Amino acid sequence: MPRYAQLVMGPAGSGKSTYCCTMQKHYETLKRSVQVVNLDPAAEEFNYSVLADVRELISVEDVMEDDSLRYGPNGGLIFCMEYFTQNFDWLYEQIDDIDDDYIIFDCPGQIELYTHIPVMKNLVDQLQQWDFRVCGVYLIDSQFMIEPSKFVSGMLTALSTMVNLEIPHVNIMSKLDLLSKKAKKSLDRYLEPDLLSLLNEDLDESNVSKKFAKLNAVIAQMIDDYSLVKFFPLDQTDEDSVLDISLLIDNAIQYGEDLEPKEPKDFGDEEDPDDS
Ligand SMILES: Nc1nc2c(ncn2[C@@H]2O[C@H](COP(=O)(O)OP(=O)(O)OP(=O)(O)O)[C@@H](O)[C@H]2O)c(=O)[nH]1
Ligand SMILES: [Mg+2]
Repeated sequence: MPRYAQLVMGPAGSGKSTYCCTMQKHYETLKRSVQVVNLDPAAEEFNYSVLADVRELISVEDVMEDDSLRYGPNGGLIFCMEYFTQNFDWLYEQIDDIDDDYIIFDCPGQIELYTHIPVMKNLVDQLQQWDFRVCGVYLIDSQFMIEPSKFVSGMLTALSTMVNLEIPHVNIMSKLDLLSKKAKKSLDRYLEPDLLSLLNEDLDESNVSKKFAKLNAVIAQMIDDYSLVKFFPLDQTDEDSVLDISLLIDNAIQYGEDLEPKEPKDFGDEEDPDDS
């Protein structure tokens, strides 16, 4: 039987840890047991219950206090994550005994971990060797997405993560509850974007130089042509929105396909209408 995992990624403060907590509660109400693992060696606090916590292996605090290493917070985090990838047997011990087959990993918010350091890719490869089906869940704060040029740059970070990891991937615009009414109205234009017209509009309003305007347009065209990146909205205060996202992810990793089919109730006992 395969096991399932979500890798929850995205820029600092995009709502990853909150998402993990919301999902844990959501699955609890569905009577599905889902575990959360903290992979952020700089985490201070979170509201979910953890199955395992990377800070027990190594924490940024330890690394920064170590006189022989002398790292600052960012280099310290990269050091910790590299140390983690060299000690996957620690993770194996933590997750091996449990019966539950579904784990959510709360990842750190340093974007370079997803775009140009192989840490996350190594983790994905390892999980796949352990028979996990892994879904990338990439969160970006919607407030940083509903402006054309910000949107293009958000899309590109999501895209580079997708390209790096090569796994099923769901992109999410988070914190919808924080958007103003006016901002919410413009949201649809970003969920089903016509990037070129968005950008043209942006140009009318700003003084972006012609050169950059052209670059943005080319990038937008490429993303459009290949239907590369799509974002889904998440309002964590709305149970239906949480459910929609969880179904999307289940679908992406084909959760449930290998579960034993339940005996259909009374199947076969019904009288065939043709018999009577
Ligand atoms: N209103 C609202 N606030 C949110 C939501 N998600 C997160 N927040 C708040 O945003 C802040 C950051 O949320 P976290 O869940 O810690 O974000 P994170 O991505 O884990 O942050 P790092 O681990 O530091 O990268 C916290 O103050 C949260 O309470 C949301 O959906 N709605
Ligand atoms: Mg966090």
